Amino acid sequence: MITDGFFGRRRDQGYESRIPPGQSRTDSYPVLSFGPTPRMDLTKWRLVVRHEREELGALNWADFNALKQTEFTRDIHCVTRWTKLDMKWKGVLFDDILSALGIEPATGHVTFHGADGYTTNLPLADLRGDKAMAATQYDGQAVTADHGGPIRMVVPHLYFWKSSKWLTGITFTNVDRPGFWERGGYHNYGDPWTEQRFSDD
Ligand SMILES: Nc1nc2c(c(=O)[nH]1)N[C@H]1C(S)=C(S)[C@@H](COP(=O)(O)O)O[C@H]1N2
Ligand SMILES: [Mo]
Repeated sequence: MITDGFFGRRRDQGYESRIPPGQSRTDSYPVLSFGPTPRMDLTKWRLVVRHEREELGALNWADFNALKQTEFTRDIHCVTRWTKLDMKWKGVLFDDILSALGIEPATGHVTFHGADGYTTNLPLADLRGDKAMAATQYDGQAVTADHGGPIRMVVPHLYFWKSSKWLTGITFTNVDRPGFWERGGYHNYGDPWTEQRFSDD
């Protein structure tokens, strides 16, 4: 008989190859926010997709939850040097949000907005396919408020500051426009495997 414990141990062996340079494995799940946790009223919440200032489409909470739901399990790397393996997320893939709204992006630059005023910029190519989702569940439970609930981005292949919590907006921009931490000295792209931590890395 094959038990979960057997697979658990197998996954555990060799996990070192999944830890990027300069990172250490953690089993806890730290909270990192630049300010207080915003209170989000789901009766008023809208996810608005724009090209610069022009609104291309929007979803309310019921609309969003009616979209195709996807689960993925991914390792998450934070620039503060923790890596947490096998984080189980559920939500709507970035591509599925765009296709539900019938949006064809006119530029390759994207900024995400959080209800706390946070912004972070990413290339469109890093959001396509199964690389990124707007997640409403972590580990089978609603994402908690401190971790960005009721809805946050998850872009696991980049440092975690690229994953906006308390998601309210997606903006396609004509030029690449650095976000909150990118203006504050963090790297514009943030690849954990080449340690793109700070702007001069
Ligand atoms: N809206 C918003 N998103 C955010 C942040 C924030 O302050 N506001 N912090 C970022 C940073 S620096 C990190 S490391 C991760 C932390 O997510 P966690 O609190 O769930 O660990 O969220 C990112 N997304
Ligand atoms: Mo961070």
